[in-house]
Amino acid sequence: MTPPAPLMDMTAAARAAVQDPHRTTLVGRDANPRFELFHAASSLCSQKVRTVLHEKALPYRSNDMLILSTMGTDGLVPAEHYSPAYIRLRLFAGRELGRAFVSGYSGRTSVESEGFDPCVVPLLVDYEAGRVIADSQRICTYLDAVSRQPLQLVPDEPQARGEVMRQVGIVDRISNGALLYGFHPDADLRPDPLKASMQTVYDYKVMALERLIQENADEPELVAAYRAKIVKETGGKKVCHDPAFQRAAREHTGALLADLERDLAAGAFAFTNGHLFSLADVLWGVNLVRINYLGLSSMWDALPNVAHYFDALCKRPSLCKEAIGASIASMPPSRYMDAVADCTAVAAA
Ligand SMILES: N[C@@H](CCC(=O)N[C@@H](CS)C(=O)NCC(=O)O)C(=O)O
Repeated sequence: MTPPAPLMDMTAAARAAVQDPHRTTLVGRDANPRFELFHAASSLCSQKVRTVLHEKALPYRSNDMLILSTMGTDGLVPAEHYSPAYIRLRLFAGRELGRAFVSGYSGRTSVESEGFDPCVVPLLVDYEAGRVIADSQRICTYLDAVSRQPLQLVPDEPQARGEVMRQVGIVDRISNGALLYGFHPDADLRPDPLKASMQTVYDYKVMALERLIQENADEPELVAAYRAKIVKETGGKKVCHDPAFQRAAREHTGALLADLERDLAAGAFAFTNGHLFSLADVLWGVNLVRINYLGLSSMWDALPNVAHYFDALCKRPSLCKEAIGASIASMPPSRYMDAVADCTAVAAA
């Protein structure tokens, strides 16, 4: 089937926002793959989608975007995923979501609870279906529905399915934004270069977005998208040094990990409990790797089932490559990754 021409054109324009052509690559052996992914190596939500693609052995065209706006010698360099062409593609995807734009900041990134953020990765193009899918949770379930082989990540059996999707919803609502961007008053264990970049991240985002509003003043849809993003990021800046907000975000994560301990102990799900490897394992795997990267694995010191689960997840080749390996390769070094980096040597051998 020939993909619709407008979709091809829109996607090619978005791809052109990737400044270095070496960051557009083919994954797998298909020279003309059905799927194209816009993502970032470091992005947690992108890692979730790439882990699913890996598990499914699906070939795709990969656009690894730079998602941090930076201050170069010639001035501000806006993040690639803020480019008008990419945002147009996201707005196209957003139409089938039927959700209002994000209108504030909570530290969470769930489209279900926060609304649609038009200025983020990941984004999947399916040329065969002529569709563009936004939001990592939707992309993962979409991929599982269109490709049942070599494994099915969302079970058909109602009870198992219900539990997997319940876990998927829990992970989707973790305050990952707050954990990554926030300055915790008691124990901020993030790598120093990461902390340094988080001091300016919101200002650079807003500066880039304001410039894009000016440059695209004749396109109201783009302007509305950039404005929504400014509202969210301005909210983030307000609380990134707020002790009560940061403590609450970490406590909430701790409570979810305590729930996970109970669910694992009850055998409710998880491949370590004899269930088939599922989307819940993918999402918990990616998120636990991130929590570990941030220096917070002590949160499961007193949770033996979570500790065992984390160890087992780190050995899964898909998670080793797409979460552990990608984080090590694309984020400031974190000494907390040393304990889990072994899998990447095994994978390379
Ligand atoms: N609900 C969305 C959230 C996407 C999201 O927040 N993406 C982050 C990376 S994990 C991003 O693109 N951040 C860059 C920015 O906000 O400018 C999803 O799961 O896809």
